[in-house]
Amino acid sequence: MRIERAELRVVSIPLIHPFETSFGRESEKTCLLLRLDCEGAVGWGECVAMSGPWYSEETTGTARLVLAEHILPLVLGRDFDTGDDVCRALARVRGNRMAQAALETACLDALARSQSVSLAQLLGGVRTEIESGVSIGIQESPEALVRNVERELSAGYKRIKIKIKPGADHEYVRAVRREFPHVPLMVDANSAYTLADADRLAELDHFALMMIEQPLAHDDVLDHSILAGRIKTPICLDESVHSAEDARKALDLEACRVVNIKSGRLGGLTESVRTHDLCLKRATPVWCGGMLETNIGRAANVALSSLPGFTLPGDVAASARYFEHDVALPNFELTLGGTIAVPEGPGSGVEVDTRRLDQVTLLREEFTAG
Ligand code: OSB
Ligand code: MG
Repeated sequence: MRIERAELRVVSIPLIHPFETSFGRESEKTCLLLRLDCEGAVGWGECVAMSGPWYSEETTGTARLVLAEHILPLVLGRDFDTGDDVCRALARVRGNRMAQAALETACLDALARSQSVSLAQLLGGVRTEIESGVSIGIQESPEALVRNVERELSAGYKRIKIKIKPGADHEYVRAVRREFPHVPLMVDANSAYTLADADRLAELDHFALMMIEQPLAHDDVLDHSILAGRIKTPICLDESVHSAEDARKALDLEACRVVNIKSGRLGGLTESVRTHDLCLKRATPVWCGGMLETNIGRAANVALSSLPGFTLPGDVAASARYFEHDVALPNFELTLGGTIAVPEGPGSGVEVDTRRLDQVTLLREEFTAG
């Protein structure tokens, strides 16, 4: 399957609820969307880099530049039959994993469509539905958080993740636990603490949390392994795992007992599957993280979550939590059982709504081979 043409768009879509983490607050989703035309098959990929370098080094701007000047010239006019082929073509590219992932995901979507299989099937998925959890941003008060949790539980979500930071941690977690003693609950610090906070983090052990996600620095594994010896709550790594090799080293160091898999952070779906396979072999549960994706990225997350090692509910929630009008349809909906159905049709299972896409596009560029 030859990549004949690429179209890159910068889009900005208002979020229904602003999302606050320890690194800042987002009211709009700004991202890059990539369309590939491959001998009659079309594939889409979403680049999850944020508007600024807050979650990772990459931004919408750096990803646009790297795709336009370095990645697309490596692949335009070339033939691909598997995700491994795409990885080989990009082997010279260091870092810039979210940009790489957008390209690879679009290739796999086009490949799946050309073979009339679902993206989930192409990746080796086995589930027809995935368990869905929610990630709730930092709220203005513990009471506001409790109201939020209540709403999500009555919508049917089975697992709640709350964002924490120093000054917005114990009080918030305690308030939620008091109201909901048995709900599967976890916290995500997005690197807001250091080892000096170990005693304070150990106090979270009283709240029977499923795990604490990325308490320490975004580029650390060693301190996480030291912290793991000082707290009982299992540690899950997000920011500091960029490859299956990183996951292996983290597990060897006992820096975590759970891994959050995000295809953008790992450079694509193929590396995500490799990371999943490694964790499965080492009896380490994984779950699929989220980056407030549009339905294009959400569809890829749903497909990935259908693999057998995704045994914990992820941050892949229904579309209605994020945008009034998404750029691709149909929306993902929560079933009565708190799950999301894995699309069975060819490719990712969503189709881009071109009129809506045009409304939210800030910039559009086209690339062809040669
Ligand atoms: O750390 O998991 C994270 C969103 C943006 C950046 C980082 C993270 C998140 C989320 C949101 O937690 C998950 C979602 O898409 O709902
Ligand atoms: Mg996280």
